[in-house]
Amino acid sequence: MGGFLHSAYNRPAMAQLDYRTAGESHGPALIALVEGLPAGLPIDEYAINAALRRRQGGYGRGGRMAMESDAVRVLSGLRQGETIGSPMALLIENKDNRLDTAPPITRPRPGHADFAGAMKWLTTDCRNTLERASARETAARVAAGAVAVQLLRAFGIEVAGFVLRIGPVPAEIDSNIAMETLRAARNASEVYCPDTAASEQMIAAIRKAKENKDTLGGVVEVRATGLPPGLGSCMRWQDKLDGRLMQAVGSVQAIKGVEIGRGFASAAAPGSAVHDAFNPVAPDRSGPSLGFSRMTNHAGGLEGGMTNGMPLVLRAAMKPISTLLRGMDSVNLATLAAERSDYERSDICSVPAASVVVEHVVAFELARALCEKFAGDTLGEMRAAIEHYLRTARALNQNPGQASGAEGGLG
Ligand code: EPS
Repeated sequence: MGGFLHSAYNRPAMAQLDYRTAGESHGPALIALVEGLPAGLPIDEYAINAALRRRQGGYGRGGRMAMESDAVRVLSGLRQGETIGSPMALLIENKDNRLDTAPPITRPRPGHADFAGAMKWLTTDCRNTLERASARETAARVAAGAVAVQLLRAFGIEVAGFVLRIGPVPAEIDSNIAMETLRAARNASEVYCPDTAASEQMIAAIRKAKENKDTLGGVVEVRATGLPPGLGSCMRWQDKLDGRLMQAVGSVQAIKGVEIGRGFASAAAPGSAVHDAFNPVAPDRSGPSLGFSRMTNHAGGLEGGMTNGMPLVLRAAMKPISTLLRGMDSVNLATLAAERSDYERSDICSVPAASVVVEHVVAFELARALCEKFAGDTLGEMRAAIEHYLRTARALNQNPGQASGAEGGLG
């Protein structure tokens, strides 16, 4: 899924949609390099910056976010506001740029990458590891994802992330709520939770955690609508979209669980209560889902690793932040003495920020899958490909004898 297939001459194939990030938490800047975008996509830099600002916010953030004001500088890939098919380099400056003078960290925080990284890179100073493991890196992922959001939107696909739980406080969100209503309610909440009553309790829970010098985790949910069927594939395990989404989301800092649709709860129910019966009402075939709706959406929009035309529903569990003001029992790697873990300025809860990050990594995976199925050097070619696909799919049941819709004049 890295997007680099090698030919017989070991030459990388043409770029598929992909991105990389670079940058240390207290280095000069973060970078996202996005490759494989079609030419002709208008890019709104304000929209990228709005996503970055949303990631920085949310009740429960600490001192670092008050210091930074994340905004992107587009260094390449655009001409007159449109993509030209070249790699797009995005730069976000760090205001807290002091990597060379930042003190060593020798008392690892349980739960952070500190200890595992120190052992991996054979050092008693966890600084190098934490600089890259830090959730600061997610600013670059959001910038790349915000470009993907704009590509998806050009095809009528909308993605929204929000907070579903903080610590002990769950939220109730109607599964059929319209995307616009969901976004408006989320944006009105200091914890990015569309359930107003739950939001207040979540804020109270974060305040209490702060008093206790503790931290809180939670659950975020992402929904995506307007997806055509057939993104991803069941033909190679690497191409299954559920697995790819899980990898992308599971790699986000502090995420310890990912579920799609009913997820873990589906293990406890019989098949008849889990699988999504087809809606017997005559479908409206005009939209991208081709009108094949289901009575329920426990599968979360994916069957066999492919989109099925229903909205994508994905949840991720975030553990509480591992930098605790009260510290935890640790060991000084330099002396082997038992000591409390290091404390540096920290957030109490960054689940709201994680909802923004997960939204954007999901958007990138969806955009990647869209570009695979409807490949084209230009946005116009992608549009023609998707229109051909939808036209062919709509004509399928007008040719009942047809064994395969691959070609054969169905379009
Ligand atoms: C983080 C520690 C804190 C957080 C940081 C993640 O940074 P600092 O050590 O500079 O105070 O603020 O998150 C971000 C900087 C961010 O942009 O989300 C960590 O150790 O993971």
